[in-house]
Amino acid sequence: MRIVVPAGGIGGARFLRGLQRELGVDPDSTGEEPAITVIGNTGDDITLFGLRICPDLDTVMYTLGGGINEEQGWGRAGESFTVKEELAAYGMQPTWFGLGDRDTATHIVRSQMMAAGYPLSAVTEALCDRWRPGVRLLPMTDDRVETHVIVDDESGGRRAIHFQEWWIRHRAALPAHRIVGVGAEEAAPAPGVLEAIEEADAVLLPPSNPVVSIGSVLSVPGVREALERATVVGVSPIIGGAAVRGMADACLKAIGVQTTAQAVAEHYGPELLDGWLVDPADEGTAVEDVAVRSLPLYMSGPEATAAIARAALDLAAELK
Ligand code: GDP
Ligand code: FO1
Ligand code: CA
Repeated sequence: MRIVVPAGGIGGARFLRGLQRELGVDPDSTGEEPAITVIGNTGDDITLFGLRICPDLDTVMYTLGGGINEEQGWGRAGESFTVKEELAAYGMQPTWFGLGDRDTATHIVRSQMMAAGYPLSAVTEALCDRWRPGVRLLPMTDDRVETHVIVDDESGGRRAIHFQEWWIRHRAALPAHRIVGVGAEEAAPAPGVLEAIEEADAVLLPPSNPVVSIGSVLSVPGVREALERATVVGVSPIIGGAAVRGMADACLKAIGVQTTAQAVAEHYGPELLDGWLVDPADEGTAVEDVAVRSLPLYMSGPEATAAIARAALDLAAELK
């Protein structure tokens, strides 16, 4: 059974943990080829203080590898912030980014390898040698793609800011006119991405941000087309007309999509989606040519999340 999961950070990583539980994956096992290939969003990536930071890849790697800060959902457990404080003491900007000391080691390894010429996919593989997440973790692309958000500036015009600045510094509260994947049009899928989709028995879209996570993976030329040929089942990230955690509604608003399970499924479209899982709170969701099933979608714990993964696998098997 070969499964492909395009994923963002927190929602994607939590779903993957449930999927591993359902499949009986032992994350520490070595040897056999992982059954799950993750296509990680890299649109959130940013360079700060000369360090290349890949929040979504790291969130998946730490969550599945046992190093995540569980309460927060991102960053390392047992983290300290001495480097951040020292940078601030030098007057270095930005100060709004939570750069943890432990996390910084990851960024140093990545930045050093990239400066030596290794592509992000090779770097990610090297980092996963330590964390052993039990999945094959591929970045969506080795090319630089960065999500920027178009907001009003002080002089009545508009300016583009990096997604992380909009998300963290402004808590997604600055009205977003547009969300742009800078570099996406010229990007190519990372090695193995298209092959994994072609060979997949099922592609599962986890409850990740439909705009800046899944949308960003879909924006890499060739990926959407490959997914349209696969059996794809999505898990709605919207429950009862609201984003479960975080500020996905602000992203949906920016692209003119309502925050409902129905609107997100329509946005993905029947060419991409074969099946769509919604919460009982969203019963009545109906999209032509998409098989809709309802079950509790709140990932409250490992059991509940495994049940969601099971339902997604079952629906994919039914639709294949
Ligand atoms: P991020 O990169 O950290 O923002 O995480 P993701 O891109 O993976 O997406 C977070 C998305 O997952 C948001 O749109 C949330 O609404 C959704 N989400 C978070 N927790 C849950 C949950 O328990 N159930 C469901 N169905 N969606 C969730
Ligand atoms: N999220 C925050 O809300 N504040 C932070 O300071 C912050 C720092 C950070 C550092 C490393 C990392 O891997 C993730 C981090 N995140 C932080 C999460 C991240 O900004 C977002 O959750 C995702 O990129 C949104 O998809
Ligand atoms: Ca993300």
